[in-house]
Amino acid sequence: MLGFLVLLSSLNLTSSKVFHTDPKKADLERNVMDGSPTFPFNTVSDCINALRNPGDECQIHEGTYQEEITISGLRGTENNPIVIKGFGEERPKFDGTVDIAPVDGTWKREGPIYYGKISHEIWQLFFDDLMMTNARWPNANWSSKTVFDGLNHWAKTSYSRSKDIIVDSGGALQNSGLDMTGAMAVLNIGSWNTFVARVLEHSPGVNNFRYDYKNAYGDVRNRMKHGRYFIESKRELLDAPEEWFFDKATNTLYFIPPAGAQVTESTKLRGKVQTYALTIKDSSHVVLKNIDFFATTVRAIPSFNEWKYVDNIKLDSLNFIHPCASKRMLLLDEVTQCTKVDGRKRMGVQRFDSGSFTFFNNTFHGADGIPLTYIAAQSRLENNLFTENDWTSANSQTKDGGHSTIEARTLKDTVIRNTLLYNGEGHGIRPGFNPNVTLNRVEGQCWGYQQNDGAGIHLTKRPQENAHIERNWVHDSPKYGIRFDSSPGNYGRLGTISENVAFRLGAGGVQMKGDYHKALNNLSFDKQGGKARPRIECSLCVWKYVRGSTFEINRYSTVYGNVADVANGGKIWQNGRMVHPVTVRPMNGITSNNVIDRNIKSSLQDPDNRDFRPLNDSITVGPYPYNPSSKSYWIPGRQLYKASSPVPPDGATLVTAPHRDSLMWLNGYGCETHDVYLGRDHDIVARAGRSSTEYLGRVTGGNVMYLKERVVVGTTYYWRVDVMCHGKVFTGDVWNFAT
Ligand SMILES: *[C@@H]1O[C@H](CO)[C@@H](O)[C@H](O)[C@H]1NC(C)=O
Ligand SMILES: *[C@@H]1O[C@H](CO)[C@@H](O)[C@H](O)[C@H]1NC(C)=O
Ligand SMILES: *[C@@H]1O[C@H](CO)[C@@H](O)[C@H](O)[C@H]1NC(C)=O
Ligand SMILES: *[C@@H]1O[C@H](CO)[C@@H](O)[C@H](O)[C@H]1NC(C)=O
Ligand SMILES: CC(=O)N[C@H]1CO[C@H](CO)[C@@H](O)[C@@H]1O
Repeated sequence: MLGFLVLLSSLNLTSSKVFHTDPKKADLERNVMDGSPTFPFNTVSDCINALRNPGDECQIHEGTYQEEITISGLRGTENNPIVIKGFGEERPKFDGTVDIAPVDGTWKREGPIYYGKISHEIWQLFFDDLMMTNARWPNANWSSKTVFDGLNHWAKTSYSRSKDIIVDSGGALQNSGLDMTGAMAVLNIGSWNTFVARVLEHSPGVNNFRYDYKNAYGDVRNRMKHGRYFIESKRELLDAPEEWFFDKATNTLYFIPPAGAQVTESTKLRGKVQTYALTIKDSSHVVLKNIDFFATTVRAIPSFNEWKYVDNIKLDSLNFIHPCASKRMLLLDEVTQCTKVDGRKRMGVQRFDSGSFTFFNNTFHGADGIPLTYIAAQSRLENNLFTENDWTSANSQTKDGGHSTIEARTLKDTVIRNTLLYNGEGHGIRPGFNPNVTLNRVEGQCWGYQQNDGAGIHLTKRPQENAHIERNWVHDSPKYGIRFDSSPGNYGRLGTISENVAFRLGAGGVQMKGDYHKALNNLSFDKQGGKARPRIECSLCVWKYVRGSTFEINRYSTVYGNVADVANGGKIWQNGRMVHPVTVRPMNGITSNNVIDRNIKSSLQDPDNRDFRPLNDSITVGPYPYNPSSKSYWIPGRQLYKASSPVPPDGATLVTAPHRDSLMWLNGYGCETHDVYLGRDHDIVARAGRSSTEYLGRVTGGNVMYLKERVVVGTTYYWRVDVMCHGKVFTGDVWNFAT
């Protein structure tokens, strides 16, 4: 019996096969493709269809693929998943766009505007790989990233008597002289909710418009005082370089080339025609690896009516560039469909009790919507990078609890070492239940204030229970850093926020509502732009009451070992009004050993340059214990194959020379040995080897190189850290800082 079992399992092993797709080598003439290295398939679809058994692999060779594939019925096992990947180190690309050319052969021209009939219905346009911006008012564009700038490139709403009328707060709409009728409006009129709606009625010179109000928005009237909006996707709004418009009634494309660009024979115009290149259904233990997606993406979804589900899907080292775009140009108000993995077995928002998914080392850039949504019993999001996603926040059609760059609905959520940079949504990470959010870096969340409310790491009531929010850096955003939120009478409990650094944040640093929480050893300071935090605000906010509420919170919360410039228990209210002059109460809860000092930065090595270590042992708490010979300094965020995240940061110009006793960096992924070079000449440092005088030495098992000689004031230094790993050397970038 035992022998039989052994035989079976070894059979299983030998029966797994590798298939290849390589259009460059595929022999279409003789049609002898079997997926072998000699006779590879021409399409990815054939390769995937060949997959049968656990351990089978489809290896896709370099090339651009424009297929739309439904993957179904793949069943790997935990030890032998079915793998769809780039061949060797190659990175095949799925492309959701097609070449766009005028049906007539040449574009017509009227002033700066090119136009002509085309043969596809498209909802996103690229001009030589630059994403063009939907014709809009007020103007903004992708290349300058002003599309994210809600303060300066969106219009402002004013109080309105009627739910379906937007009134401009100044005279901007009136003065534009434009007729907005029929255009699409993006409306941040629900504080943390933004909606898309068609403009139904407007006349030039009038300062308000009527929009397609769906009853579903709820009572948004009160929020309109603080609202923002912009209007787009109408021919009349096409008036600036980089803008485009597609008239779906006549299939005519209009565009103004980017500033300085010419339309020539070699100009590549590409239009988006696809939402998903890969749809995975009814499959388990499947890995997608080393594949690029341009203007298209992947989803794994259930088919409730067929009782078919997905489980154990892993997305590994996939790059998503502009993975999704809204269809506002086609005058549709629906929420953008983007990368999504949904393990539910039953329909319903709260039914996230099945599916286990891993997202490892992926990048998401330039999504026009939420770049990643997952619904699962268990999830692990590790070492991913999210940059410049979502410039509308229009992620719901009804009033709801709000959204985030990473949308997680899971019973056990693990979010480790991700980096989020300059994404537009009000919230960055909103983890699922029982979350472990450790070593993430969230920078510039909602930096242009395109939406009201928000926080870099935000937890509503249920996720707070048993939450561990640990060792994250959240910084340079107008929003809160880390927030336990919820509404009066409906508070969360039992969450822990420990050893985080929250700095240069507009609304506040770390804020806890609820009770029985712990805030331990956090460091928090400064407003945006490095301005000092006023006393009546807070970098560490442990409120006793939420505004005028009389329900006490945080009575049993523990607040220990935190370091902050300003910490308090919230502004004092009386009879439903804030008391004037504004006064604050002390932090609520069981507080001890906190160091609260408006001048706290002067006790730290160089906090403006990401060195948060205390200067001496006068501070014994906080996220970085004083230890002048520590070999390691924790730095959060995604790890690359090479060294990254230098401290002081690359290009820093005001490094405090007397405190610069060492150089620090984030190690290469999985690597422990690093060689460090330092000098005063860029090229010499770039070329330096281990016998050069620039060589400072080798650091093993840590990430701190102490300097034998102190740096000199008024000097620019160049440095480099090479990674020695897996028998290879990964040469580092040359970084610099000036003292
Ligand atoms: C759009 O981008 C160009 C660069 O191509 C820039 O010069 C221009 O100021 C931008 N326009 C707006 C409104 O941001
Ligand atoms: C992560 O992905 C990048 C490609 O985007 C690759 O160069 C790197 O080796 C991957 N890292 C790991 C740990 O797999
Ligand atoms: C959070 O996850 C990390 C990485 O898996 C692990 O090392 C750590 O122990 C976890 N923390 C908690 C509180 O579970
Ligand atoms: C420790 O640093 C503080 C500044 O934070 C300074 O005032 C104090 O004198 C220092 N103490 C020692 C023992 O050096
Ligand atoms: C110096 C110091 O207080 N370090 C503490 C940092 O926070 C962790 C967890 O909250 C503690 O275990 C350390 O003792």
